[in-house]
Amino acid sequence: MNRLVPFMLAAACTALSVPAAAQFAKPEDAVKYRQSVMFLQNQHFGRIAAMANGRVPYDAAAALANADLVATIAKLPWSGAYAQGTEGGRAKPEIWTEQAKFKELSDTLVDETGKLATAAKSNNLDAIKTSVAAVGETCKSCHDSFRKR
Ligand code: ASC
Repeated sequence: MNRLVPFMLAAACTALSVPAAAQFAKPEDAVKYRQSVMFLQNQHFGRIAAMANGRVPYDAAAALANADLVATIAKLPWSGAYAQGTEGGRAKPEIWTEQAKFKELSDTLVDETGKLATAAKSNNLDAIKTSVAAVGETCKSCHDSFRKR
């Protein structure tokens, strides 16, 4: 048993140091994952944006549920779904050549969607409207720089 310990530690260290790309069986899976994330984000942000824009009546519980989902979904793809070697889909090569800018915009999204969830918790439609606009701007500025048309 004791002789196995070094091997077990080595195996554990290897598992921890596997590159993020290896979270996915193949690069296309990373592309599929981030497209799925963006699809869900569009659905749930769309529902709260519709309330903010007055296209559907404000419903505090639905706004909160959607805002919480948007904030959670916003955190999902940044640690692996854009790893080196996963180029493809509508991702522009600039994602990998301008990583600091990409990181800054993704951090801003996490930040702004967190504020949207806080606004929804406070049941304040004016704050939700302000936050929906800020999140929308954040989506747009990242897509303008990093998403292929
Ligand atoms: C969405 C969606 C985007 C953003 C953007 C906001 O629902 O698919 O790309 O919001 O349109 O400006």
